[in-house]
Amino acid sequence: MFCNQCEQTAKGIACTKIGVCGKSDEVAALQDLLTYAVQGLSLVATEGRKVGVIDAAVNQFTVQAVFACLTNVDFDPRRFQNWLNRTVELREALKGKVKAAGGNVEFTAPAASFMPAPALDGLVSQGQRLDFMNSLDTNEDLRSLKQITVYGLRGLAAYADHAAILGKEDDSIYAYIHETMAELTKSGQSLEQLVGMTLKCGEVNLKAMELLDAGNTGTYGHPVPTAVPLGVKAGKAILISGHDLRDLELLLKQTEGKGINIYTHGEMLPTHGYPELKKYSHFFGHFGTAWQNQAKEFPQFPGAILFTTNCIQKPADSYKANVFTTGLVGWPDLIHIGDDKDFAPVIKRALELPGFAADEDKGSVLTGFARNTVLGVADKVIDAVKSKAIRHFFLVGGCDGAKPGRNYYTEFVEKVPADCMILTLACGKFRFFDKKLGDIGGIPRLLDVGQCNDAYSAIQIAVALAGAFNCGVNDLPLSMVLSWYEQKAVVILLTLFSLGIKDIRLGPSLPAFISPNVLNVLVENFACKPIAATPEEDLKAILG
Ligand code: SF4
Ligand code: SF3
Repeated sequence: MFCNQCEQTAKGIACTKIGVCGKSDEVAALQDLLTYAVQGLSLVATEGRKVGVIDAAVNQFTVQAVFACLTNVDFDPRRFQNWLNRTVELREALKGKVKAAGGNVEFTAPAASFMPAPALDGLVSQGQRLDFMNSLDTNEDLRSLKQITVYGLRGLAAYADHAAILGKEDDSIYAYIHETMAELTKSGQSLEQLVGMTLKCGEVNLKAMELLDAGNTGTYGHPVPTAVPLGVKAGKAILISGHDLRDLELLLKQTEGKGINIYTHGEMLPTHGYPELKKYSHFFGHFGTAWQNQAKEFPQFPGAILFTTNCIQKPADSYKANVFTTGLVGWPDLIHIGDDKDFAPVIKRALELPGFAADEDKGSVLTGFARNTVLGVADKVIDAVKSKAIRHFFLVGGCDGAKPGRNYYTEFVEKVPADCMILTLACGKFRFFDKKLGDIGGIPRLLDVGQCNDAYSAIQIAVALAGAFNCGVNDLPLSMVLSWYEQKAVVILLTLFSLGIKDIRLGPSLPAFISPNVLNVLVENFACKPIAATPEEDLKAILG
């Protein structure tokens, strides 16, 4: 296997025997093969668009298949076998439609005529023979840009899928994914062309994130500031993890009146701020911290656990029987709740388990500071900046991860001077989310904008502040100190680059798939830099 797509990749180079994430050699090969098969489907879909053939099932399938290859989503070989067979079924059916419409269905790229082996071991051999990530280009820099694009596409597909679940779609996003997947079957592009292709991925992702924002706020209302209990309530319990608000809503509906309290974990924390979710009286609080602490925290939870897409860790045998998956998430041996979203097995398990014996108060944290809330107090914020009550804003956002070195972010937040505000989003916040940082003129100093899925909201806040100060985002007293872990973060970074945002500090380490020359391009154009060895150094460089 060869996988270098996430921050915890082995030795900072690549996982070659087994994934640090727990991904097997077998699943890595199947993911490579699926990516290759989707390239074939994309070639046909791109030809189809030229003759007016747009297939909704192909579009939705594409984003799901691409998303399934994101880090910590699906570890189940059987599910990949189904994805592969379905890709080829859809491709052949689409060829028929394209041909009937007068389009071209003759392709030189072998991906367009790939036939999956009948059994799993044959598929694994097919995937292994591809050496997909290394075969993208023989030139190190061009290969690096193509890898960034493949990973960016995985992040983009994730956001497009989250949006589609809430009924928000745009064919330009599907068209871009198909065109780019098809383009990646070719060689001979110039460095400039591939830089353009990479940045375009970020630009298209802004659209996907805007759709997701519209889906979330249109369905569940704009988040409002909400105190989320960190303690527990006596009684039966279900914990929900991942990112999917629709799954949470359906779980809340199906558990109403059953005497079960619902707790969030990881990236589900900000869902407590949505009016149409917080209205459920049994939607109680938040248990634990970030995705990477599942193995430590889940054994302490005396109820059922539901994983929605995405960010799953291998559950240990001690609590495996309590864990269920849904959406794109899969792990062999776990019960998967299918598209009917009937959570009865989860509810049954929660009722069998003891639940919490007694109430325990562990205080609370605030969430719900998405764009509507923050911009609702924009006048106050602007006045505070003008009167110098607020000196600087920091966006300390991004993912958490398992490797050491991420204490930088905790210390950074602790050391930010008291006249500065901190906006945060995504799961990196669990390094500091419960710190009591006080307020400036009644506005809390630490504002949780939401999930990584809400990066659009943070961008809108920055754009609106720039508008109010009549300057560009780069001229605001705002610095971005980001942490990355997987491909959702990669595509958000590409989006920030596509918006021309400069001086981003990135850590805890730089991606293994960025070659030295490509890094130079990013440094020259965007002044993007790694975080310094200590937060003090970065704070001094930023604040003087
Ligand atoms: Fe390794 Fe990350 Fe790939 Fe898992 S996703 S195999 S940890 S690089
Ligand atoms: Fe990323 Fe898995 Fe934390 Fe949603 S998606 S932020 S790691």
